[in-house]
Amino acid sequence: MTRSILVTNALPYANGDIHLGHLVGYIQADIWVRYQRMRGNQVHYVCADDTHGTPVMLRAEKEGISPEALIERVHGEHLRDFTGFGVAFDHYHSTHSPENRAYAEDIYTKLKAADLIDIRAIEQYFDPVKEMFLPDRFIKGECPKCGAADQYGDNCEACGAAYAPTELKNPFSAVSGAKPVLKTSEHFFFRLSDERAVAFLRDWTRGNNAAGTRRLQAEAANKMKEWLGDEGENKLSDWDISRDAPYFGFEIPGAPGKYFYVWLDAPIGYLASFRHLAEKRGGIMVEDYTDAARAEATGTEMVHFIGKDILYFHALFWPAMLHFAGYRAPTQLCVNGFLTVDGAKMSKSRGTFITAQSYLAQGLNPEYLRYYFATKSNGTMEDVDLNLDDMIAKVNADLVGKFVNIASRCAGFIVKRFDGKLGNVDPDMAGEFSAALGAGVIAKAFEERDFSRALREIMRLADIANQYVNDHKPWELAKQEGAEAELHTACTTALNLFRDLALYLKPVLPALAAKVEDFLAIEPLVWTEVWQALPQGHVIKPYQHMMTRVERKQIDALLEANRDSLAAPAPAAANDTDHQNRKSAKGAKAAADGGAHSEQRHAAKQQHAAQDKETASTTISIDDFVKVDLRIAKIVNAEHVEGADKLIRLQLDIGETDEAGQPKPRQVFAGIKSAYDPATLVGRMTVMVANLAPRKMKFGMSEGMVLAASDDADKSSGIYILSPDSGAQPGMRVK
Ligand code: B3M
Ligand code: ZN
Repeated sequence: MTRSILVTNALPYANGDIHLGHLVGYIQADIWVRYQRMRGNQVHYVCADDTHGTPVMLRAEKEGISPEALIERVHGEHLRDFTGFGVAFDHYHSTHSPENRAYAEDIYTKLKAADLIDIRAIEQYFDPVKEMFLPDRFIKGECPKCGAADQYGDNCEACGAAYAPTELKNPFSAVSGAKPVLKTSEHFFFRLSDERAVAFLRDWTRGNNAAGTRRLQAEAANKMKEWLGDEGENKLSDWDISRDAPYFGFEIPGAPGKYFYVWLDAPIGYLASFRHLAEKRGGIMVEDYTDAARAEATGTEMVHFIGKDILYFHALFWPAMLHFAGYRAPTQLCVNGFLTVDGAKMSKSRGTFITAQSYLAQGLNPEYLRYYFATKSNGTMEDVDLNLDDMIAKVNADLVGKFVNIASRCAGFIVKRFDGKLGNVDPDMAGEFSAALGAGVIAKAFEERDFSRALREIMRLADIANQYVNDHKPWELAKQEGAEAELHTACTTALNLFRDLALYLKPVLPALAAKVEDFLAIEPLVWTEVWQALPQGHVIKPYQHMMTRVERKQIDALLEANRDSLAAPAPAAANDTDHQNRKSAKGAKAAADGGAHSEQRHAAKQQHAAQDKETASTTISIDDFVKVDLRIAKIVNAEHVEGADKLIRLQLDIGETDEAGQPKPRQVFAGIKSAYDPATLVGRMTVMVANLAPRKMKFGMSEGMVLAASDDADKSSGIYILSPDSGAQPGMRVK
């Protein structure tokens, strides 16, 4: 059955650059969309800039331009950056658009008719000079807990305390410097605490998408449980959806001087962008995707890719708003974690707050990053670490060393010796490869957004293809007399395997796949799991260089270009003041929330603080950690030890040599006999501690230690030695 899916990415706020932290979720969505299309499913992929609210209004004012001019410029920059990374939306819209206003008004009017809108007076800080109410982030003062000066109205960056803006000592407006005064105003609320909403959300949490994948990842479903409480409980608070003038946004119908809060119309922007696409393109039945009854009847899907910091908005307010206004609720949320770089928050002083534009300007291939992010994406909400050395190693080993290398070693012979014509495929290899392909394994991994698993499978296939080339050595066959036919078959077989690998890599590496399609002179690759050879006599083009290796010095130049020497060096503690990745945008945004669910934010913050404390007692500094010299080791020999019932004697190659330059493996006695037959260990890669003081044992010297996992509480559950991902070489440092 073909699926019809509306896919969206979170709308970036129109007040800052796209950086690598944003790109994690955009690249994941783009890969998924491309995969779905290769399968023949119909996908509409849209996004937009999120443009309303106080931060945009004030920034435009500072720059001396209108908010409209600001958001138009940023729109161009954002779209340029996404396009540069191959993130190919069908349409990139703006929340400041007529479509969005119409949808926002319609949804609001219907919620009101459903008796889900309340009006209440609230008290808030007001800037008497600027004559505006102040979001938390625009109020500063001294921390009520530790007294640190110049802290924001929601939490202290010095001590981590969370509080209400009214608790700050000596508060002042960050906009005018004036002392704020408390003032009362009427606000509009969406009654999320209504029992109908709670019941609906409980039910919604449990759904599946059309492929049977859960609507919410396990971690997101757990969050929902926490937010909704147990059956019969009601922990939700109503949501403040209005802001007073002056405000850059949409005025609420029938309420002069009152505006929709930016977070109300932001997700509605998904629908607005889609509506605009439909009008531009024609032939799309918008209501099939947006109207509850039509969507039910046609089975369309609506899938949102978002970061974990905005789950609250997308899993509670958004589905409830849609549902009670007669619109269809999302069929699936795909939530990604934050990005860290080399294990730490992105930091301006370290140069790891890397903008999308700087990466492209450096001439780095965007597909390096797409590939690396994909190898680190497993479909969960876990944070993703961009380890720069690991990225270099993976790209060079997998893409250049394993993939491109197949074609570069074989294509020349086809062109020079056989007029570019392909010959026969080796039937044994065809059989072996088909068997190795397995039915639907790669497809399932893509569907579940476990791109890491998909790529491991694909690289396993690439190993088989390389082994085939190594075994047949076309470069030697080419020199042998009478080996013409063999040479033809070997190169043809390898190129067919290459084509198949390109097919599976295509969602991740569309530009590279396009080069392959061009070089092999074939139609755009579509998904198939049946291995099929290109016809005999098919003519390919001369091989053109496809991808270059990435060098550390290019990455160093990138860090240099992003280093802000004025930024404070990042403290090692949790309170890095560089507002890292998506959080920075969110900080500004959550700030625009005038305290409506500051209660929820407060609770969440206290929980974070508690967690930080918990880990603090057992944490070590990075300096402590780097004292341990972990290395990739190849097990070159393994044998039983006479008279020892737990030990295996291992010889480990970590790239060390003796004076004569001969490999000099380390001897290590490992207590893994109960779990491993020595014969199966030989040739495997693992991880060893290389700077452990040598220990004299009854059976000889032990010069290190191999890392293995076991359950302390249940010894019978086995021992598991670690293995690196493919590509790691003996002697590489693990950190
Ligand atoms: N613009 C994300 C942020 O600024 C927010 C996403 C909106 S998605 C509808 O943190
Ligand atoms: Zn403090």
